[in-house]
Amino acid sequence: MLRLADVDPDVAKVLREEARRQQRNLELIASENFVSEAVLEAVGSVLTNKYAEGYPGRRYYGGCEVVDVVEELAIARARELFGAEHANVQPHSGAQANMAVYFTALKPGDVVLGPNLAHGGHLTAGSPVNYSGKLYSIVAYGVRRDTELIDLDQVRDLARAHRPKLIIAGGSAFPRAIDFGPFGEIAREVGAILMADIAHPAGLVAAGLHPSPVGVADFVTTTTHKTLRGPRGGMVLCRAAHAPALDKTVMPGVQGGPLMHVIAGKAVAFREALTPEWRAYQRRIVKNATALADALLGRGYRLVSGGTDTHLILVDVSGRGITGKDAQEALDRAWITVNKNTIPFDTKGPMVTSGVRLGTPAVTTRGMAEAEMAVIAGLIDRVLSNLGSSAVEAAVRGEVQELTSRFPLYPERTT
Ligand code: DSN
Repeated sequence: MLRLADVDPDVAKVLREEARRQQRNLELIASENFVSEAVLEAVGSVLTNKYAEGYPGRRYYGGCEVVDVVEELAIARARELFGAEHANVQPHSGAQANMAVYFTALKPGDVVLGPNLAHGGHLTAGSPVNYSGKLYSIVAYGVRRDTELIDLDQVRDLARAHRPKLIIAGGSAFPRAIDFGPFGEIAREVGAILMADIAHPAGLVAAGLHPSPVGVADFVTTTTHKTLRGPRGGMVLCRAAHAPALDKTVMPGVQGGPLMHVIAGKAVAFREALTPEWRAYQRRIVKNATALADALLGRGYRLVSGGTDTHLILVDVSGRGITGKDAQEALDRAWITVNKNTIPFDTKGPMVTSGVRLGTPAVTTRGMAEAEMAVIAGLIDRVLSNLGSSAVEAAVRGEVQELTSRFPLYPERTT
């Protein structure tokens, strides 16, 4: 059998170098994680060859009897994991999961009340540069200036004033847990549909460490690759009454053939997620985030909302006289991977920003614990307190490599 290295040494080299980068660096991007070898095996499988438009038992192509089994497994496990009446595991991404809900629930021009991207929301919750902002009439809510927590009074007032057809709860940079109950009450009061986007805390939700929107929201969307630690992809959960319309919207409405190899990876990840070990892993993610937040606070950093309840921390670096962009670039040079992020009421744009977003899912997967979080806070502080010092960056690179070498990742893939 010809291996990748024989057929295409250029791409083989990229795969090896990326495995080495993942092994060497400290991965603190809150939306990233490292899947198991089992998930990688499923995603890199012969299932990539199969066209299977439709749903199990009602496909447009022949030969789907085998892949039907894997989609049924993914659906059943997703429903069990979240206690949901219905799951559609075909969305290729979180953006397409959200699109499927919009196209199921709305007509172009309808009013949507969603979180402001600059306050921790998401591109697909109505940003003017996204389809959601172009197709619908968006009203945005934000966080309070004093607490930096979602301003539920504002959500209620805007809902009463604008009578949205859809309300969205959830985002990509909220460090605190979201209580979906008040969103449900507001949606009921104004006759709106409620969609919860739990792409970030999905793993914590499944493990019972974050409030669940299932049973409160009409639709719940998520990605499968963040805290959930599955393959890159999306999913929608909903009440049974919405299931036929939702399924029709996913396919043929917004997608064609499902990625059956990725659906197999989702099934594997959901099986892993149904174990006690995985729940313990989710608890460690939160403990590590709390430890990292405390260590940064101890070093004088201001954290948006004062801390975290989840896997995610938003650090305001403006008090250090630097920008999020400066911080991301300096940390990158020191092999600490983060992303710059706007903070609420930021005066700088999204390409510069006043903050960096950190998350603990990936380092926790590697086995790091609270002691390592204190070390990581110290390394971050050294880089940011000596911005642009190549001597400090080189010294930190050495310490990062020493730390990460103690927590091996994909050892067979780095050679
Ligand atoms: N890119 C995702 C994140 O980093 O949170 C949001 O789509």
